[in-house]
Amino acid sequence: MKAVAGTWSRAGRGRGRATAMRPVALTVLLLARVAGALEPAQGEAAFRAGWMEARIGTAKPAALRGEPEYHGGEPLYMELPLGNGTNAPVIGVIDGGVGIAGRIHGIHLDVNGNNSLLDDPVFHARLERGSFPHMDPVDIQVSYADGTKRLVSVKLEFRRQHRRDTGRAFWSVACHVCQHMAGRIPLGSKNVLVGIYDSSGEKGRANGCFNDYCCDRLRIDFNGDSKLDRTTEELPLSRFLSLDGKIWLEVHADPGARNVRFKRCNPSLGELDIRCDWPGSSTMSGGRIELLSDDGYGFVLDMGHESVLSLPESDYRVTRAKAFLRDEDKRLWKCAFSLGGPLKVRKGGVATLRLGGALKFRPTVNKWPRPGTGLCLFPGVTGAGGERYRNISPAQTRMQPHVTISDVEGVVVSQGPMEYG
Ligand SMILES: [Ca+2]
Ligand SMILES: [Ca+2]
Ligand SMILES: [Ca+2]
Repeated sequence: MKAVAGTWSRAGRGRGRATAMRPVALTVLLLARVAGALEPAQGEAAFRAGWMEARIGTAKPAALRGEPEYHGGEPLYMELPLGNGTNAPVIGVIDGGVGIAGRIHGIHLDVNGNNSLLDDPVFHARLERGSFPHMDPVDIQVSYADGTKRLVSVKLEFRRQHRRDTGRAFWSVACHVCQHMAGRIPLGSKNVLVGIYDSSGEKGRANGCFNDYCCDRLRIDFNGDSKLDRTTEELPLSRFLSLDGKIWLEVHADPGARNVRFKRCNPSLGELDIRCDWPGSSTMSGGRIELLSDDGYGFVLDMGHESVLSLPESDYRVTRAKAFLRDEDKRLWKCAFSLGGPLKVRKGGVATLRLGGALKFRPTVNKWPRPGTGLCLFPGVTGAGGERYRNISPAQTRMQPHVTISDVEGVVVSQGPMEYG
């Protein structure tokens, strides 16, 4: 089966078949370059991938010019990794953070971005049953290297933890950008809703900037319902993008997403041939795989048994892949895996990727045993392409892994549920 190339199309569909994004793709044909400004928008649900850790410590940040009076003894300074301009990182203080009791008297945040804490409100953390102390979202002025600024809604969560070795208490602060940038970008006769979500990925953490290729996420309202769906309309923010595998666009965004441009381009393309050979009589019933490259190219594709995809020339890794299989009893299984090794796609060439096959199980010792403790094993399951499986389990169920140890003659020595931990 020669399948649709590109970023969004289902791998199992033929070139000539209709796709949800075709109306958009046709209008792109008419244009060489389109641009639009995105504005902060409240998501329907918190975007969990946008969590980041703040840097904290007792050393006063050099950029901090004015400080209020503190009531909880030595202040604990925070630096929130938001933006890349004059007030980045955004400075804050936990008043009382270093105290033995760890009681927070107040939280100071440079919300107006002038590197002084003398003119900002004092915030308080709320403690609710079963959760860490946290602050309601607060609007913070975030600055960018191009001189622009954004008022971005941010939520903080304070975690008081203890070091295993010394038992000493310490704080960690998780910072969460609650908003994404959204707006309509003219594509031919249509204004298409587009959103960019500040996110963490293997190339870096969320940072309050909305232009990080392969890290931040892009959503396009393919079905025109004015909503940005997480499961069907999201892909990594990629330097190159194709909606139909034929027309390619170069995506440019400034860090505050005030000027997002889609420009027609002709990247050097090669092909990636993906085949899946699952054990036994299992059949593929869907799946999704993400390909990322160090050149800033990121693609999502739906998996079929066999497909050939056109991709810009680069070295790719498989990230966040999952496949759904149906066994001979029609039960649905989910396999989650990744592949770190590069898939070299070269201009005019064909790179191949074979997934599945006879899976190999190779336990490695994670922690050497001490008297009175068990041996802690890390179960490594790999497939024909070298892909590493994090999880293979019946879909939509929680399965307790079970282990059986038998001798060379097949006599069971021991068996029982496998314990996590
Ligand atoms: Ca201030
Ligand atoms: Ca970002
Ligand atoms: Ca939609």
